[in-house]
Amino acid sequence: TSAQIGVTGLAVMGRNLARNFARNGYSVAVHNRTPSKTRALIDEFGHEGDFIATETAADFVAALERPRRLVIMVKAGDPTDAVIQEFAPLLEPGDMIIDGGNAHFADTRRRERELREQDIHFVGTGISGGEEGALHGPSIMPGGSGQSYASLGPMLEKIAAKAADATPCVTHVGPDGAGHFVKMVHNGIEYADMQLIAEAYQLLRDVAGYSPAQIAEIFRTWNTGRLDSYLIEITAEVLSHIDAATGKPFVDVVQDQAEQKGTGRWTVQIALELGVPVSGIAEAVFARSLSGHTALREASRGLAGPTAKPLGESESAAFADQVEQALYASKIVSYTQGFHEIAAGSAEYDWNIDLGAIASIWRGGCIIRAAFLDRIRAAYDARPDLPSLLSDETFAQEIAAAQEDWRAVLVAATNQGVPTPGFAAALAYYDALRAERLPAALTQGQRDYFGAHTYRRTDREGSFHTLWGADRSEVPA
Ligand code: NBP
Repeated sequence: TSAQIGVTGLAVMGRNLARNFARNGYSVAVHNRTPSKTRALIDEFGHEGDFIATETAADFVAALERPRRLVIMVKAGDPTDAVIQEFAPLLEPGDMIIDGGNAHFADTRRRERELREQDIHFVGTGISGGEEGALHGPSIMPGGSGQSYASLGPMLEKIAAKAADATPCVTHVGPDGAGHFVKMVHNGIEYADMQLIAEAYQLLRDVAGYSPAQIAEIFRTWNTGRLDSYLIEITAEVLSHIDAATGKPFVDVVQDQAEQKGTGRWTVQIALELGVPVSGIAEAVFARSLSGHTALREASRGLAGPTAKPLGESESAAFADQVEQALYASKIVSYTQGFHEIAAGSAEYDWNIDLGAIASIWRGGCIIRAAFLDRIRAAYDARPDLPSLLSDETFAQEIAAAQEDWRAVLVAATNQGVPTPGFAAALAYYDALRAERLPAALTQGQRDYFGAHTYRRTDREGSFHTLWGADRSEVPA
């Protein structure tokens, strides 16, 4: 017998993905560099479905039906290249290599190009949802050829998470690196979502004066409304957790230094290259890195500034409502920025990504899954060429209704010295976009002054330069 799909790399993700395929009725060949992990999988979970355990690369490849579907779930970077080099010579034209790791999309583009010469379809695939998602249904973002999706799509649809309306959370994102690009932006948005939630928490704590347990209840209430999402749900769980060793709120015994694995940073790096203002995502990445600069923080502790004084009980509830408005409005801005980056990547690399479909496949399985994504999908379905989510009438109206509270929250945060880089960056983005005139005109004047970089005028076509060092007359450039 031969397997319909193979998974190599049986750490948490690969193992659970293989089990997910098997539990859905597919025969799955499994392989790992260290064979003991393969045996452990069979010992523990072999009864769950039709597994074919293999030890050598040749056995693994031979166990697969043709055209072969070979999933790589190893550590991203060099290990992925090593595995490709090991397997590619054993494959035949038409076979598919699916890389489900967190690869950089530029690596995926390179691998896809190299393997195409051998007529092997390389399908860089973003997979979100952690180990639980891999087992019970992740959100899946495959790139690669349309031909490969015709073969893989039905299997991926089977193992993917299902949205509330039963739609599978997988779509062919676009060619070559499109899937990994979209996964990268997903993670960038995830960083922003987490940062905004963290700021809301700190405001509720320091300005409203609530305890972690009370804040958990507030998040639980928010989770029944428009903020309904996985991240809000787990925030309430984390905040209500009590540390067994000390009896204190868990959140008070954890070191306040946030770590990162790099996909948020990539999102910002690529946005800089594409010229897309993802200021909210960037602030989220910077907030994590700032938190980790312990020596710098220690050295800065004596700097002047207000200490937050909690509001009275009567004002706290009203303030919490304002924070909800600020969080929601800032969230709209983060997604606006993230979708802008996807649109820009799609244009740069000719991927023709359907933005509404991306919102749709993020509704289940992944970390940023949220009721809100239904609305984004509706916005793009209604108008696929929407210039920005903020141009959608519904979102524009919601922000209009939220903006007074959003500003009030930022005023309170500023006056009380509570850092809110995410809320502030989101509001600055919003105000900059709606501004009639930006001070960029002055920037252009400065550039022309010191570097003769020229400027364009509001009243005439063409580029101009002012002779700043002479009689300050204007000349055409
Ligand atoms: P790891 O990222 O920890 O990778 C461990 C696996 O890579 C093991 O199977 C290991 O084999 C194999 N491997 C390494 Br390391 N170097 C190798 C090499 N040179 N040749 C062959 N195999 C090699 O596993 P993971 O946490 O399951 O993640 C797998 C992928 O999924 C990663 O790219 C990750 O970024 C991505 N991802 C993870 C999550 C998550 O929540 N963990 C979520 C979404 C995506 P060995 O057993 O012989 O050492």
